[in-house]
Amino acid sequence: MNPVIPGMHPDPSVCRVGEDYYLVCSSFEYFPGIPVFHSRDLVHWNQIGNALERPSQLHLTAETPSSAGIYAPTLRHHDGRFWLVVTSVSHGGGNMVFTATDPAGPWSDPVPLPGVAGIDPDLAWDDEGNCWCTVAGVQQYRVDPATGETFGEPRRLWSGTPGAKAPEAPHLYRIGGHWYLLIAEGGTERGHGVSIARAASPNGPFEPCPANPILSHRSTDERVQNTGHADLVQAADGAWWMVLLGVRPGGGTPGWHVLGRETFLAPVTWTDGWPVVGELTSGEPGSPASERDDFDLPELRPSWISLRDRFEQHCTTKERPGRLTLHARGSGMDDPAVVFAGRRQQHLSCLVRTLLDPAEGRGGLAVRLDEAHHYEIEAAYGEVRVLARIGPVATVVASRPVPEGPIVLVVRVYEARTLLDARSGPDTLSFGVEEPDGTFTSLATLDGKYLSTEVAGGFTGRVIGLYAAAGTVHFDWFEYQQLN
Ligand code: 6LW
Repeated sequence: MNPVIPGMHPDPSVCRVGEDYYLVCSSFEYFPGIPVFHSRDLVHWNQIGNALERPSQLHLTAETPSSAGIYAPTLRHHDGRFWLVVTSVSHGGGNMVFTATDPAGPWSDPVPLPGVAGIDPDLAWDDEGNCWCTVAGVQQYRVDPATGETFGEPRRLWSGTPGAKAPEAPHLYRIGGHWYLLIAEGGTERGHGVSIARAASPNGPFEPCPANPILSHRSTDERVQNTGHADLVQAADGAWWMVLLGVRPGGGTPGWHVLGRETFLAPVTWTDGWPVVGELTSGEPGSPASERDDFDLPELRPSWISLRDRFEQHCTTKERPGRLTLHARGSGMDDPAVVFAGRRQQHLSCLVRTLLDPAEGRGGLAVRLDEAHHYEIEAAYGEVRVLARIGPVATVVASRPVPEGPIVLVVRVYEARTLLDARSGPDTLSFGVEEPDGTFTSLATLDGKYLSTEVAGGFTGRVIGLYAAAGTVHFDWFEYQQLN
């Protein structure tokens, strides 16, 4: 069932070692960066870590805007090591290489590639031992990935289909007697697609596939849209597969997607030496996902992500074992420095609950697209409020006095299955509290379209999590449940 990795997991890159597959995605302003997944069947993926988990590997500050940070990795296995090349679009960024012997980590500190200009770097090695770094545009450099040195001038390889914008996300492969150059083009929105060209040498000249784009859902009524930014992998049984990003827009027109760009899988066959992409079956993963965290481990699980950094003095499970303690820095979800720990919203309908103790501060449960697009419910001693920020407008939507003491805050997200009119949003979000007898009291229900990529802009999707806006807040547990 697709998406194979739901929620904000764009720009997938995959490699196989024996029977094991590994996959990485972009992570933007979130820390730790570059989630790493493992699978034995390409369908079920388990997150085994994050490649960039130390400040020496990923240094993002309050000046790093949302949808900046870390873009479009390539993951390869070569010479007994895993190689990861990424672009940081933040200050002092650029392209850089990380290596590991175990993809679960630890990964090395970065080796910068100062001579390589352009996003979406790829690494490929030829039989003479040359390493080729190919970037959007499409341009190619000969590099030494161990030292970061670049040799000679960049070479222009291909600019994709004439008239199509943004030839990017290149991946270069030697398959049989040819070198194949796979790219995305048309932009990462509704026009997105995948095209391919081939040559006898890694440096071209490249001949485009007559059937390009080999994959695109542009101007179709397919459930999954924006398909592109792909990577190819040959399975242990010899079959070929493609991982790619796609979105699931909902609501009326023009359609809003809220989970970000997700990772999909499609079968690939070969005809006349060209790949033919099979059907992208869709539907949410069968067994409803449900996760509860009691914060009883010294470290947060790898699916927890924070904004720009995570320091133990602000965010820790060690201060009170069995609790996540957040010490506020920044005034709330509008503040790029806010102390936040969350997980990607991965399902179109879901229920999220948390038990917190606001005795020493103020904080709560937020659904975040970026600093300027978020809804949250927060508790301070004696009061609960629902807040909404949509672009430049911020407001308190509802408030209610509550008894002193720990409180369960709840958000219920429901995919809109019937549309009221052409403008109907993709989902609704109800924020409320759980009463001592377990019943839910809603304080406010809000239209989800304002927390969509089409409204907020950028490359990310929703993240749901916990934050402190003042003082210290202790969270006893956090529960995320897919709703059908
Ligand atoms: C990425 C580009 C893209 O660098 O989006 O979908 C950009 N493609 O290739 C950010 O993820």
